Amino acid sequence: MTDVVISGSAVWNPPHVLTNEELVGAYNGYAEQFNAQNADAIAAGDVDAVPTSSAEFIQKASGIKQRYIYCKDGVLDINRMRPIIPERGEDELSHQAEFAVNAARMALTEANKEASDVDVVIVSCAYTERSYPAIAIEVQAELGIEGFGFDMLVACSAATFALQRAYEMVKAGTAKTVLVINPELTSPQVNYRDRDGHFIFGDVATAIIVEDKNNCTSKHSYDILSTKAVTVYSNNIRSNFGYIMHATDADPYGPDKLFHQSGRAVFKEVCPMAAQHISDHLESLDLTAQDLTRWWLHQANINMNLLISKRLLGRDATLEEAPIVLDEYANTASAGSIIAFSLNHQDLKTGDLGVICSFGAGYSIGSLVIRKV
Ligand code: CO8
Repeated sequence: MTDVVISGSAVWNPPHVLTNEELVGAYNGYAEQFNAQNADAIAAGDVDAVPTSSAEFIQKASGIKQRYIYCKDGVLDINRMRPIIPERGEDELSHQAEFAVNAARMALTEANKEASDVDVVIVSCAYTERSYPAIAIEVQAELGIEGFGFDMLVACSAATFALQRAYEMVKAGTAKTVLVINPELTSPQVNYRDRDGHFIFGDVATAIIVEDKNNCTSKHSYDILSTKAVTVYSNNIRSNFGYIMHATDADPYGPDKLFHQSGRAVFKEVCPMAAQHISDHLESLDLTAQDLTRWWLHQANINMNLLISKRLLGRDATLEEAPIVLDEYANTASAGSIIAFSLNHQDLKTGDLGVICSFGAGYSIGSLVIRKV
């Protein structure tokens, strides 16, 4: 059967940086304004005061210092608190396709491939900006790729699940080269008025080339040894935004239509699940955590990653072993583990083993065990 490799990866950063301090300044301005405007109702106990946020808490609780954002205008305006993204016409490249194309071109260069070498495009992320036509097909047209494309939504595990589909297609011989793109334009779904969640997400696009090893001419490539996925239903991370609102008359901008979560419960439930998943995956290959040179883990929270690697290694993983990109990027939904991989793999030596693992909403957990060629 065909051997399958990851032969190129890339990260495209949106143009603007939003620091914790900027975000907290705007949030606290909103909180003070709300509390002043509702002082009487708050004093009477009819309305809850909005609590203030702090940059120190954010960094300590999550490891996040800043995030990239596609459109910064509007987010820091305390009377708006959501980005201003200009609407594009149907004859223009959509925002998310533009994100995707930027990362895709970089990944193709890394893999030493032309667009004409690709026969499948998968756009896989937490949200797509429309239902159809698929963003992947728009990307395919923009890059001049023949074959087919489709979109996939698996929240935080969208990237690893798409890589698994790519692996299977190449393995089965139904595709030679698959372009997997994760254009995570998260900022429109962030509730910047919610203290518990206003700091969590950033925008980014990542892309990976998966191909038949026989065709690979890349400087850095990785055998995909095995893939593993699991999903377990949970309401602890949720967004209720969807097409059905046109019929239910629900407020399309209500808080439950944006990202919301029970962060503590997620932390408690997902860490053991992810650790067990990785351990089972390694065991199925007769490997142990000690055999891995690198762990490219999902990037939701630094304390989660420390806990998971400690459970498996019996000690704290070093930043070299389990790189963290949260400080610069924040949580970028499915792109996190791919950013960690893309920015931290070129020093590996032939034969070194690593795991790419995502965990998050669904719940969903996906992993790939790979070996440097
Ligand atoms: N500033 C100051 N203080 C705060 C703040 C704040 N912003 N927020 C909370 N506090 C206070 C609380 O009030 C609490 O105070 P007290 O102890 O007096 O009650 C104290 O700080 C501790 O609060 P928490 O218990 O809530 O804080 P934690 O230490 O648990 O940290 C986290 C909160 C960071 C949210 C943490 O629980 C966490 O990271 N959990 C894991 C979450 C996670 O991984 N979620 C995955 C989400 S991503 C995903 O699945 C993808 C979804 C699709 C993409 C969506 C794109 C928009």
